[in-house]
Amino acid sequence: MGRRIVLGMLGLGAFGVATGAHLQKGVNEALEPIGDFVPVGGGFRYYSVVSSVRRRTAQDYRLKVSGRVERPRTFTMAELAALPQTSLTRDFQCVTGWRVPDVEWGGVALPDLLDACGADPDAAALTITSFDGVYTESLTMKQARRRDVLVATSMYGKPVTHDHGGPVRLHVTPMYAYKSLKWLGGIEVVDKVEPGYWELRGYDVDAWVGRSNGRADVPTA
Ligand SMILES: Nc1nc2c(c(=O)[nH]1)N[C@H]1C(S)=C(S)[C@@H](COP(=O)(O)O)O[C@H]1N2
Ligand SMILES: [Mo]
Repeated sequence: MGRRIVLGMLGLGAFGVATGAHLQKGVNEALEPIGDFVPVGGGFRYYSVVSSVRRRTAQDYRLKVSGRVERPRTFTMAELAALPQTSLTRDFQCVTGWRVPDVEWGGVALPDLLDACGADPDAAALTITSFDGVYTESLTMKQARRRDVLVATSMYGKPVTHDHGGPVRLHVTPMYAYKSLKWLGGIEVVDKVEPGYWELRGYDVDAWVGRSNGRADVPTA
């Protein structure tokens, strides 16, 4: 079945509604052959480059902060909740074009977390790792000190679900969503930018929404 036909069927009212999830999956597989894809409500797509990610509960969750910090620390959920809390509402934009308007996120602004550990302000960058064991991301120290970069523990006022990278994910509001690493496991303060998973596959390390990004010759992220 051609892509045009599938897209056409998506517009077919009740039929489209009844089978929408299935067809949407077909469309997405045709367009975006990465990892898992499970459509979820509200216009979000659920992305993971790892087919099955082990669940972590709020009880067994840990976030490790290491590298060029005065106080290397491992945070529990309770310890994250004890830090100053920040919330913000922003659009969530994947570089492939889908966008979810006005998503409400809550958690710890990354500069507050870095201050809690005494991160060296002269260090160049952060290397951020997922407990999925594969996905990584990077931020320059300057980007990491923005107050609209969140270590997010809530989404729409509820705990971040497993599918959306909970219990804790990154949310880099001014950048394309591939910077917003799911299942956050570690943050290391380092001397140089280590390009992340999609960046090693061709995407811009600086992923500001609205600037030229997303190229036809690289995989979709
Ligand atoms: N660990 C991990 N984080 C990830 C990804 C991923 O595959 N693995 N995909 C990224 C991409 S390309 C997007 S668009 C968003 C999707 O977030 P969502 O699954 O909550 O919609 O997560 C980003 N963070
Ligand atoms: Mo994405």
